[in-house]
Amino acid sequence: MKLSFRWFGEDGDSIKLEQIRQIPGVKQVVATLYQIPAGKEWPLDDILKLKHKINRSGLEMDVIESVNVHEDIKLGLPSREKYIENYQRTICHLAQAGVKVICYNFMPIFDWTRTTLDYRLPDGSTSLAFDRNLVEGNPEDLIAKIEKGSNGFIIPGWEPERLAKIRELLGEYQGLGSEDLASNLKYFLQQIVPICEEVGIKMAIHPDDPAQNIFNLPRICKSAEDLERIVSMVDSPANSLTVCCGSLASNPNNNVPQILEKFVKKNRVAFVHARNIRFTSKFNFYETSHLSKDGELDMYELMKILVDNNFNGYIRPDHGRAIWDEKGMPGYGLYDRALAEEYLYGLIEAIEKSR
Ligand code: DNO
Repeated sequence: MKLSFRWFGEDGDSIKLEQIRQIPGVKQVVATLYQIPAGKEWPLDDILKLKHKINRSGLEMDVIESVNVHEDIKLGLPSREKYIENYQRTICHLAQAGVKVICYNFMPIFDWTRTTLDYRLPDGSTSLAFDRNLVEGNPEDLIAKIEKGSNGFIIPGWEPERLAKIRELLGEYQGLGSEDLASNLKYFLQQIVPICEEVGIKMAIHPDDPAQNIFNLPRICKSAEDLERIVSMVDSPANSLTVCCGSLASNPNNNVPQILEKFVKKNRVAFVHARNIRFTSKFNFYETSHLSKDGELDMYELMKILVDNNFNGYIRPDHGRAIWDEKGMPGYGLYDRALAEEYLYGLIEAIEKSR
């Protein structure tokens, strides 16, 4: 299992590669070309420049998160063909640069959604939180709130060019049900998975975050049944999953250890996101430190499933709290995620040595 750390690039992140290099046990950077809008082809040169920069810092770039999927593909519009071709070319370019896993999602319009970016915890740190009541009304109120709380960073999935078209997009999704969205995902996978197989890349779909419906939009990746349906749409290890433990845990009906174990055993997990949450009521929650005692998930149990099944994919801590006065991108500061890496490393070492 390879420990990794997400990085948004020199222009998109407050963290430097030199700092990531000093986190013991971490060799892999989960990278992206943040400035390229969904639907555009990623030029080989830009990918290679990014890779070389990462390599020069003594790190590796096996995982990309995310290559975002254009809304027309999710909507199944005729214009999806050109965006799928661009995606196919991007896959080939990434493979040429040695990339092994592409994380993506198929959530309509919004990527991960939180309603507060600075929820205060008893120890004075802040974290991201979710309140169901705020994802039922008008999304524009929430967008304004998120933009205000972003510390000047562009939050992944909340890119201005996407948000500028919000009304139009909400209109386009009117009448698109979850079965339509699922068949559009299947169509997309059928076009790209054979190419991934050829070039040795695994697609790893990220679950809906939170694993609940928001703003009346269809969501099709939020339960064990959904994941089962997705992996069987194209039955190939190139059609794999990102098991984001915190996202799946946000639906109290999901049994996260069971889901993880099931798909690891089937060899359909390429990437794992470790994160912990605490419920404040049935569907509302805030994010905590990664420790088992702080949240709903038992990290030891999750790591044990991975170690016992010889999981040889990639794992990264997910969102961290803002601690020690750091002013970073909400959820993506250095300190708490570095603490999480060491916690995961410690759990893995202990489990391996006690076998
Ligand atoms: C949030 C992330 C997501 C994830 C995408 C994958 O912090 O986990 O933005 O990267 O959904 O496409």
